[in-house]
Amino acid sequence: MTGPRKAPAIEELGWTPGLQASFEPFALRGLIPARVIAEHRMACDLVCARGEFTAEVSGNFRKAAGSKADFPAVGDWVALAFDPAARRQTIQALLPRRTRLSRKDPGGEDEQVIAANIDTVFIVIGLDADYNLRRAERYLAAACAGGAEAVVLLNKADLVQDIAPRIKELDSLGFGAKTLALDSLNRKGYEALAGLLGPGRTIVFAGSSGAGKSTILNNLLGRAEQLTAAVRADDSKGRHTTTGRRMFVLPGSGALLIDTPGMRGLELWAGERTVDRTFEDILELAARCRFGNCSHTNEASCAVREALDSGELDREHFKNYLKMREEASRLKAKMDIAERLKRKAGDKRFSKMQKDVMKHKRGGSR
Ligand SMILES: Nc1nc2c(ncn2[C@@H]2O[C@H](COP(=O)(O)OP(=O)(O)OP(=O)(O)O)[C@@H](O)[C@H]2O)c(=O)[nH]1
Ligand SMILES: [Mg+2]
Ligand SMILES: [Zn+2]
Repeated sequence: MTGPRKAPAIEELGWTPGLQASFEPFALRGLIPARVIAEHRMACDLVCARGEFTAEVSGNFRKAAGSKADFPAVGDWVALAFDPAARRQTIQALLPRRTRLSRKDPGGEDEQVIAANIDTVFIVIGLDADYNLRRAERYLAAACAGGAEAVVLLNKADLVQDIAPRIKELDSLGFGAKTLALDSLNRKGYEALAGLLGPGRTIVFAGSSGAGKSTILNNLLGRAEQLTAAVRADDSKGRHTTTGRRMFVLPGSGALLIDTPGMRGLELWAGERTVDRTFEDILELAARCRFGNCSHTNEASCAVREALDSGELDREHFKNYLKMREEASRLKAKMDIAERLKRKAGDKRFSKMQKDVMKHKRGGSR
């Protein structure tokens, strides 16, 4: 017989004395901490000291939220007004995020937070037709931009003879990320993951559909918790089997694993400066250009072009950098416009308020 699943204690979900200290102001208001373990359209599942519950944000929370990213995502810590009689618990506040994995919302211009307060991003790449170095680079940049450590899991190692060239080209990207090979059909290579799975450590799986994220999660959990499905034979594309983000506690090690639906694409959510920081090698070269604002197109004594010509700097790597930087600056332009409109609306509201006050005054003195 399988009874109801026992909810893990909040300490098992990574609650720390440091978080407890920052929670004091909320505790004084009678609120309790909870961690979001799954997202639904208008609600989320969370775990608090009282157990596992469904919750939604309060009306005031909704009013104060400026964008989608202000709403709780999987991995977030929230302040909960707990009511044992309520059908749904109420989230009053979101605690600041330590790290995040974000992208540009494919359906809009907003930031989409894929997971919050994560230690590591497992970038899962299938060694079938899924393998794509430029896509790997995007995921690495996104993990880096969100402040989390990245580890590349080259999955389906059973399908290739020699993995060494793949590992070499991933290393050459210069992110300093560990790359591990896994054969998840035969559960090979998993020993290397042990060191990354400490108690309370939060890990999010990211990658395209069919790469094997849920298969790896199931192997680690030791049970078929998540559905998996075969990829298309002709192009290795997955069938978008996992449809929501959810966190699982790994028995034994106590790590927290977040499974996610396969992503069709990942447009970076980061500023130009972050992109520059994630492409340190290019930044270092650019520092050696004669002109400080060198565009590396036609200026004299351009260290970047020289490195491209000599082969020291990979052309595809440089192209990817330019593309991500372009995305970042386009994003910045959009954000600036949005910010200006917001300010303008605020100004209007303020001048209307002033007018109302004046009217009121005039009315009063009549
Ligand atoms: N040959 C081989 N197949 C694998 C391996 N790992 C996973 N697969 C298969 O790949 C297919 C897709 O695996 P899933 O775990 O469903 O992939 P996913 O990344 O969770 O996909 P979405 O949920 O759609 O994002 C399944 O048929 C798995 O059995 C592996 O190491 N080798
Ligand atoms: Mg899946
Ligand atoms: Zn230059």
